[in-house]
Amino acid sequence: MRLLVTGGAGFIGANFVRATVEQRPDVRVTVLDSLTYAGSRESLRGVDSQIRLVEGDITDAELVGKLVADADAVVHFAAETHVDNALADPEPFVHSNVLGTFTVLEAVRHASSANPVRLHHISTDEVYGDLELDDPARFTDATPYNPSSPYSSTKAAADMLVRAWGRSYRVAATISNCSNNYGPYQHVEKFIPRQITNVLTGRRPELYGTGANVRDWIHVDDHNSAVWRILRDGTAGRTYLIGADGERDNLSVMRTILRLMGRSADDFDHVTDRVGHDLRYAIDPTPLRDELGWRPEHTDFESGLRDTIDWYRNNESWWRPLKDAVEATYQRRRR
Ligand code: NAD
Ligand code: TDX
Repeated sequence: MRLLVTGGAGFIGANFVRATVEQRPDVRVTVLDSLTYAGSRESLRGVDSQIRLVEGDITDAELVGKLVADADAVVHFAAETHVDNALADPEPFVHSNVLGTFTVLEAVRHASSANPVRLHHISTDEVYGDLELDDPARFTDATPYNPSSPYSSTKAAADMLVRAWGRSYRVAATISNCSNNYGPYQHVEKFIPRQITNVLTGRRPELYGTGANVRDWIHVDDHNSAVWRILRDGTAGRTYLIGADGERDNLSVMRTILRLMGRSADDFDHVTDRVGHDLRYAIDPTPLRDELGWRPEHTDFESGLRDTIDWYRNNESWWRPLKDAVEATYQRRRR
């Protein structure tokens, strides 16, 4: 199989490419990534000789057209992904997430007239908005879209384009909406790696508001095994929700990180809350389990978190060059 992976130098994409190279020698991987602040060749170190990395933008229709015409399947991870960045400057989110997905869809549509190209579009549970803390409901593929942030609204727009291209042009596409990922190679702007690297650099971890907000955590390898399952066995036109029953409030995640790193439970600061901060996300992954037989492997969150902390301890050269700039941006925005 010739597989094009957009955003393959980012957090989830790089883990996906690594797992694919290790586990599926019959797959020939091409990565298309514009290497924004969030993408890095370093994340593909060790597998770089086994893949082709093309540095380019997913809105470059000519380039995307050529690469898609040379592929049997496309997994589309590339996006701007950080909610705090979207609040500060939404334009790159509209560019990459909406125009970028449109460009990928057009390329798949045109290439498919000669040779069918299968598309899997990676999306997020944030398109559904948020749930109350005491609501027994979880998100399903029937939950109405209700995005809150500039980030989630651009992801929702992209999902709508994928659905429309499926129906109008018979583009053979599936969509997955996954919950919050954690694991190696995650940018230090995101919650878990930010707190781990704050401790490692002698900074105080920062919790937004009270920390009552709930996220449904999944290990990145489990997200990616689900993506492979959908790519192989999913039905074109369908949306699959990916989650691993990992609901936890931010305060308890913070306390677990502190305990695993040998700090006291109150060794962090409460800081100004995120504007419009979604309260709770929760995924019902039943169809993925029952119809496609997928199961997560990393079901022990604390053990996954311990491995992730070890990874950041052992790979300082990967994150150290990013850290000061990220923290300077956070401090500047707070003023
Ligand atoms: P990331 O920010 O770590 O990586 C994004 C990658 O996309 C980077 O390598 C970046 O260089 C590349 N990129 C961005 N704009 C591009 C453009 N215009 N052209 C080419 N490349 C571009 O993101 P991530 O956390 O790995 O997320 C990957 C995907 O998964 C995104 O679509 C995101 O919405 C989705 N997702 C993420 C999570 C999560 O918890 N991180 C959860 C659910 C869904
Ligand atoms: O320093 C922090 N302190 C804090 O309390 C940061 C960076 C975050 N938080 C809170 C905000 C959220 O409730 O932690 C939670 C997780 O924050 P993020 O890592 O920014 O993730 P989130 O906003 O939940 O979005 C993530 O999951 C869904 C990804 O960034 C998205 O790309 C994905 O779609």
